[in-house]
Amino acid sequence: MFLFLSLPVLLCAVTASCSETKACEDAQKTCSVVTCGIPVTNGTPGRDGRDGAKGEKGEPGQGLRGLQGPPGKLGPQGNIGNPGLPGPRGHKGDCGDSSGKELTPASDIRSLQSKLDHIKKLQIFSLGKKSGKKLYVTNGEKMPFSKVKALCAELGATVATPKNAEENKAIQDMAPDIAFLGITDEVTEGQFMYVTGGRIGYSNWKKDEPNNQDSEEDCVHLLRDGLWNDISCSSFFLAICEFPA
Ligand SMILES: [Ca+2]
Ligand SMILES: [Ca+2]
Repeated sequence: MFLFLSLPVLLCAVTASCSETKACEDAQKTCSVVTCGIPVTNGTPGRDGRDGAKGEKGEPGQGLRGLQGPPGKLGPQGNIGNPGLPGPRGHKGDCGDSSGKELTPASDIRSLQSKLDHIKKLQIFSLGKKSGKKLYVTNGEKMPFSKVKALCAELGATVATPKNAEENKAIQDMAPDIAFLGITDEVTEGQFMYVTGGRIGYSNWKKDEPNNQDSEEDCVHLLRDGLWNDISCSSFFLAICEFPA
């Protein structure tokens, strides 16, 4: 379209480029734009200019809104909350049965007692040595006297303590090594006491013992020959515990 409209003007300019003055005047009568003077020839079109500055962002379009996507994955678990307040106090319970009614049949108790006696016999056979009303057991481990006391207490027993020659022989026979006895003079130097309380009434000291060597021998151990020696409580010797049989 632009080319078509500009064609008459172009033709007029060519016609008016003649050198004769009359011809130019004629051309001025028929053309609206005429340049008279030195004849010129049309040049080739120039190159495109540079891109202009970027315009401002336009308004959002008026198209249809898309469908909502599916829900995302679950997030990580949150921290544990603080404990709640204590609940209300419950109702008082029913009164107990004070009629003295026997809940366990006597036959069941006799059966349990029989099984218990059997277990004790097996225990004596496999682990320990019985003398009178005492049962001696060991786990074969050596440790300081404080640990021997703690171990025996944990089992509901006491450290092996011979109170006569028969018990001393029973412990000697079952002990595979030198063992602590439940006797010390920790409270008063030279005054040996049972750890369960009371001064000792029986002893079997080796010759020249107790000697409290280096002023640090407050415990007693049973030598392999059955004799006693006072020794440091922090030394390691066999743990033997004593149960009522
Ligand atoms: Ca001592
Ligand atoms: Ca000694």
